Amino acid sequence: MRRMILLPLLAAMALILPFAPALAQAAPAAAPATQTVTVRYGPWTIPGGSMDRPGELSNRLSAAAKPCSSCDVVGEKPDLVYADGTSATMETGPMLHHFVIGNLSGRDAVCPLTPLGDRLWASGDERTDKELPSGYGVAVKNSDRWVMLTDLMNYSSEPKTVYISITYTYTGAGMTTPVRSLWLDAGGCLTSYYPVPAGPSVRSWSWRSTLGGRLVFANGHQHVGGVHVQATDDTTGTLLCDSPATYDTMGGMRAIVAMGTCSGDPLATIRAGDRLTVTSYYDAETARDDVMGIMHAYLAEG
Ligand SMILES: [Cu+2]
Repeated sequence: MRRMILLPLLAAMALILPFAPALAQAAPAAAPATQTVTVRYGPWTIPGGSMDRPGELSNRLSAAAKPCSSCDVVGEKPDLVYADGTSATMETGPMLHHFVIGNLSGRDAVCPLTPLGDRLWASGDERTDKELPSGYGVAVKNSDRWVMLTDLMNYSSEPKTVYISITYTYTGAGMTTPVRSLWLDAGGCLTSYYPVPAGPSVRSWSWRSTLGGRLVFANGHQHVGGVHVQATDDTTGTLLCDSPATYDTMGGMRAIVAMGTCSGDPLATIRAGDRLTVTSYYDAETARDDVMGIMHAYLAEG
């Protein structure tokens, strides 16, 4: 069962913002007017568990709502929330282990055989706020079909009912230079999971780029024990992005609360044929068989 609530926020802001002096200073160029919408996916009730054995719930939405039918998405900010809109965090039990949204009408640039199509958006509990540099966007077409994979956990003994809430910022179709998603995964193409021993470890995976263009945004994803993940263009000897994991204590446990983002116009120029490598650095307290090391980037072709 699936329910979604579209909250067309701030449609009026699109009219007001161009006249706001702060924005006029920040973006003197003709930045296209944007709109913001928050889409709720769910609800899902995660079974209760314990600190050692959290409750877990995996799901697949075969028709995940798009923020708009024909538009360019320029920003995406995910959260895990309760029905009243407040954030659901490990402080009260729930953890956003991960979600992935793929466009089944597209094909992943790096792993063309992935059953999720073109993997557009994803996050773990770090809930990374993505904001593409001005003038770039992910094109959403009327005919696109989005699918969503979710994995939620709960460290509370009580079941918890939550939604994944994603705030999208978008412009009209064709208002931005389109970007392609580049999913560089230390686990490779078959699965994102890989094992780490206790202590420091390094895992790399390389891909011969089939695309050329300007890389404009990237963010990492790791699990607890991760130190940082980076992407390099080995052909040009360029560091594309280094994304460190930031830790805090949540609900009495060590948790990743942020992963670094890289943004630039461009961060780097990539040519078709360049070898791109993602390298994931861990320093795990104990051996684990289910970690990840992903650099998710966006590239404007040409
Ligand atoms: Cu993960």
